[in-house]
Amino acid sequence: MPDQLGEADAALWRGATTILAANWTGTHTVPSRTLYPHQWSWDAGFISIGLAHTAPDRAWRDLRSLFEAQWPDGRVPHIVFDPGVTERDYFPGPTFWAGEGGPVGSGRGNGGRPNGNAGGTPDRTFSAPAGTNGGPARLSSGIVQPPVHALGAWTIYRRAPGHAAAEELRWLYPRLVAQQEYLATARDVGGAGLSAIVHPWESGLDNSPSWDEALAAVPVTPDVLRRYARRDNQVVASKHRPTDEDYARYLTIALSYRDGGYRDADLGPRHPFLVECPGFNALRGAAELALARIAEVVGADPAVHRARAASITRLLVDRLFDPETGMFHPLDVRTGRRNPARCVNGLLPLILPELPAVQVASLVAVLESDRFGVSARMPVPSYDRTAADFDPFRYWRGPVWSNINWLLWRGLRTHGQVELAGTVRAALLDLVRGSGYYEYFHPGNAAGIGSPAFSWTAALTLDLLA
Ligand code: 9WN
Repeated sequence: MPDQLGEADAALWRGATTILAANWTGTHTVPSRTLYPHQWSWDAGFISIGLAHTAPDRAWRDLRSLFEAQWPDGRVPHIVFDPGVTERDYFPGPTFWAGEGGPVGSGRGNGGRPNGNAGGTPDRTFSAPAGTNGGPARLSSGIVQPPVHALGAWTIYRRAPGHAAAEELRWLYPRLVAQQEYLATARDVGGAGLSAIVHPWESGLDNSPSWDEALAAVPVTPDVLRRYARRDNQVVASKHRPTDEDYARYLTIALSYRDGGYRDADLGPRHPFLVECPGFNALRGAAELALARIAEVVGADPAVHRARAASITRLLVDRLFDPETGMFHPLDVRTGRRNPARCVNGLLPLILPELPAVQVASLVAVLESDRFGVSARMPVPSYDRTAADFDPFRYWRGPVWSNINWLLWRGLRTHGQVELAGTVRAALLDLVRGSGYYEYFHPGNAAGIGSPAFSWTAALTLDLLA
């Protein structure tokens, strides 16, 4: 624990450490014991950033567990299923993602199911499934989440460098590169150099208004919700979660991708949801910069990563920035339309150090406006507070999330906005101190919502305090 912490912050530190210990399974950390009993991809990245301060060995192990489930084509699945958890404990579980063909996994014994590079996505940079060593297949979903893992790996190394940490980086580096390569090639559906997500779950901001227009155009498979039973709204109040209509579309899109063998070739004409998300792509750019630092340690070429980050930054500005709203908006690859809603993923390019001054100033102005109100004592909400459909309870349609605020805090510091960054940090810590380590928070009365004892809230609290 850092020496300078006062009594209240020391208690906050201890509370966060206890939660991360309770959510540790022996090989990985679950986001929440009650709601998310498996390993999630971008959660693992954020969690490793917190564990870097208290348990670097566990942080490395967490990332290894995830990357052991990497597919041969480089994709890192958004969920790695724990075979010790029953199918009833989370939906959609491994059976859903497998469909008729048997389990979906990265290793052997996958029941003949074609995995990552099925039917035409060439395995460009990765010649062997990661880390399976003949062990059992790692069951996984077939979609991805934002790549925050290079940032995690670099943070763990920086906090505790040394021979063993450098070995961990050497193990991870080619896998992180393969992950980026997959996103840069197979997922460049729009052809301009930005990655498209094939499902709202891939953004990590599942029911954000960012996806409303694109989702509205998805023809829902009839009866899909009668064939499958949700579990999330048995654990958390329905009004705090995505709606049934959202879920019908989520399942329809996932089934379309699954039944196409998780192939990415020719997605354009056949897949119902293809969107370039500013948050996802900004994190891809940030990952390249972290890889540049890692490359220096492992003796690889950092220049190539810096060049990729610069190119992603340029493309974000050219394709997704709207001078009228002063922020970034997702682009629907199918229609060529940018979604007009002002959502917090449209502020995340702030984490890119080479973002031009015009865009930085513009994002800061939006952050300070009534829409996001960063200078108030409350952290940034997930959606424009002044929008008619702003919903303070419903998940990514209003509530405050700590991972997003943590990213904004970093972005503001990157651009010298020290005071505003300090405001975000203080507000986030106040929130957790007052309400607990919740999954998300009511942006008015600060009440904790969703799952209590949530891992990334605990982990990022540690990083804010360190
Ligand atoms: C679907 C685990 C995940 C987060 C996502 C969050 C939520 C899952 C769900 O939980 O998504 O992936 O069942 O709602 O939206 O960001 O990674 O914490």
